[in-house]
Order: sequence, then C-alpha cells, then structure tokens
Amino acid sequence: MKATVYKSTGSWYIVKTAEGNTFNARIKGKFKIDNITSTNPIAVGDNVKVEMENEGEGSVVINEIYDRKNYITRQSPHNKNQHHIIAANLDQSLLFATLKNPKTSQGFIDRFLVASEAYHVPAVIVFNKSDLYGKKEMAKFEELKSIYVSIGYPIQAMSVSENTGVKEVKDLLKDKVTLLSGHSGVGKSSFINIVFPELILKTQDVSGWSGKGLHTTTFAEMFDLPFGGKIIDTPGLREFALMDISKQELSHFYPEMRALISECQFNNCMHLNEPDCAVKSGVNDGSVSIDRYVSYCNILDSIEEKSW
Ligand SMILES: Nc1nc2c(ncn2[C@@H]2O[C@H](COP(=O)(O)OP(=O)(O)OP(=O)(O)O)[C@@H](O)[C@H]2O)c(=O)[nH]1
Ligand SMILES: [Mg+2]
Ligand SMILES: [Zn+2]
Repeated sequence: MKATVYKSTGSWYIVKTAEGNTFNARIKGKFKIDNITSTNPIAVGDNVKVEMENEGEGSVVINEIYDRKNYITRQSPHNKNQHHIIAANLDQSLLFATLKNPKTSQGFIDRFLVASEAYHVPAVIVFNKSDLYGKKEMAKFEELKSIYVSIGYPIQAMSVSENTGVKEVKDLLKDKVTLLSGHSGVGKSSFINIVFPELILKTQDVSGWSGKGLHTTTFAEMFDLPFGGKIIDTPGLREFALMDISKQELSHFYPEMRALISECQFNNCMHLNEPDCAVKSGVNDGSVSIDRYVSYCNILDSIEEKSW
C-alpha cells in the first residue's frame, strides 16, 4: 500500500493511505536516502510503501520510501554535521515571524529564505502578533515589506488574536502542501486553531512565548484542510543552520544578487573585496538592500568550508 507520513516522532509514525485510512507505523530495516546523513530517515510529507503488520492493532511497517520532490532540513541539535529533515514534498513554506514577543531577527529570516531557495520551496513571510506592534514596529514592518516584496517574497501582517490578516493567509493554503515554520511562540499552532478549529492543537499559554511554554509543539504533524490541501505544524526553530551550501554558491540563493552575478568581473566573485563587483555596486545604488547584504556577509562568515 502507498501512504503518506502525517506525523513523525523519530521512533514511530502515523501514516495515511490514499483511501484515507490512518495507521501507526514503524520502520523496518535501514534507509539511506538522497545521499544525505540525516538523523531521521523519514519525515512528515514523505510518500512511503507500507505493509500490514497487525490488522487488529491497525499497525503497518514502512519498507520503502519514494523519491522526494524537495525537503527542508535543519541542523541536528545534537550534531552539527547532521541534518534533521523537517518535512518533505512541500508546495510552499510560510515563515512565521514576529516583531515583538518574541522578535525574529532579519538574519534568521534570510537564512530561512536561503534554505527555501536552495531546496526550491517558495516562501511567504507572515508577521504575526501585529496587535502588539507600536509605531516603531509598524515602521519596521513597512521597511521589511518593501525590501522583501521587491525581491519576490510576499509578506503579510497578521494578528491571530484580533483576527486580522488571517483570511489572507488562509487563502494561500488551498490545494497546497504548506509548511509552517518559525521560532517557538510566534503563533503557528494558534493560527491553525483559529482557521481550523476542528483540529484543536495545543498552544502555549499566555506567558509562553519565551519558548518554555507548556504546550509547545514537539513533533511535526500534517493536517488535511477541509477545502483541499495540507498544512504542517512544526516545533519552533531556535536557529536555522544551513547545510550543504558552499560560500561560492551562497549569493545564488539571494534572488536580487543572482540577477547581478553575471556582471561581476570575476566569475568566482564572492562580492566582498573583489574589484568591479556588480553586487557591491548594487548595494551602493540601492538595488540591493544593505541589510540583506549584511546578512549575506554574516551567513558567508558562518559557512565552514568542507575540506574535500
Ligand atoms: N498578542 C498575540 N499573541 C498571540 C498571537 N498569536 C498567538 N499568540 C500567543 O502566542 C503564544 C504562542 O503561540 P503558539 O501558537 O503556541 O506558538 P507556536 O509558534 O505554535 O510555538 P511552538 O509550538 O513552541 O513552536 C500563545 O500564548 C498565543 O496565545 C497574536 O496574534 N497576538
Ligand atoms: Mg506550536
Ligand atoms: Zn561580485
């Protein structure tokens, strides 16, 4: 039988067949996939082949995984050389950010966007908790909006508490497989609850945004949407470490830089101190945002080149 993984705890899974039957599942044998070393061989969104193990208990065994269209990984918290696959076979990702309680840094946003580019997953940035934004945060929001919209990333302000902007975000979900990602406490589970109250997910209590709340999401889980499509709730990310991106290719994952690279004098230009660099000219004439360029330099700095 063919099935899709809806929940993964690392040791057991929940899968759903094309007919809509749900089973508990475990893995049999060893899986080595995509030539990457990951801490979890199978993730939410994966399409797998299952075999009935115990009909009475409704349990199956996963014995094959089908090719992935794409996936998003983060660094394993235990070993920085290992991936942890967050989810696979995505149509888009919604990065939930906040400008207050907690504050999402632009560096975090850009790392996420670089990963989305590298893995070919279109990204939308949603700024939640807009009810908490004062003048300062609203000005920041407008500034970020003009930067990101101009390079092709849609941005939406939203307040789950006040139900503003929620419909606009909900409308993006129809017939798509959408990953919700972002720091702990930004309102991912709350958003799912307000738009699909029948799902009733646990959310942090009011003082919980520090990330130590009681009902913080612990495992990625996918849900079917009543109007078609699927949404994946994930545990909050503390940091988003990029895997397998070389210093040389990093600028290819900045769309506004990618458009300029061919005009740099050197074809291996890293846009730092090289002469006749089109990216640096772009920073000077304003077509590349300084903040984006700074985040580029910071990410470049953080990439440790592998010695092959
Ligand atoms: N003021 C305000 N608070 C919100 C809003 N949306 C969510 N919250 C609160 O933020 C806290 C965290 O919300 P969650 O939905 O649990 O956050 P999460 O992103 O799922 O967090 P993790 O599961 O830990 O990754 C809860 O106390 C929510 O009530 C909002 O729009 N405005
Ligand atoms: Mg949650
Ligand atoms: Zn250059």
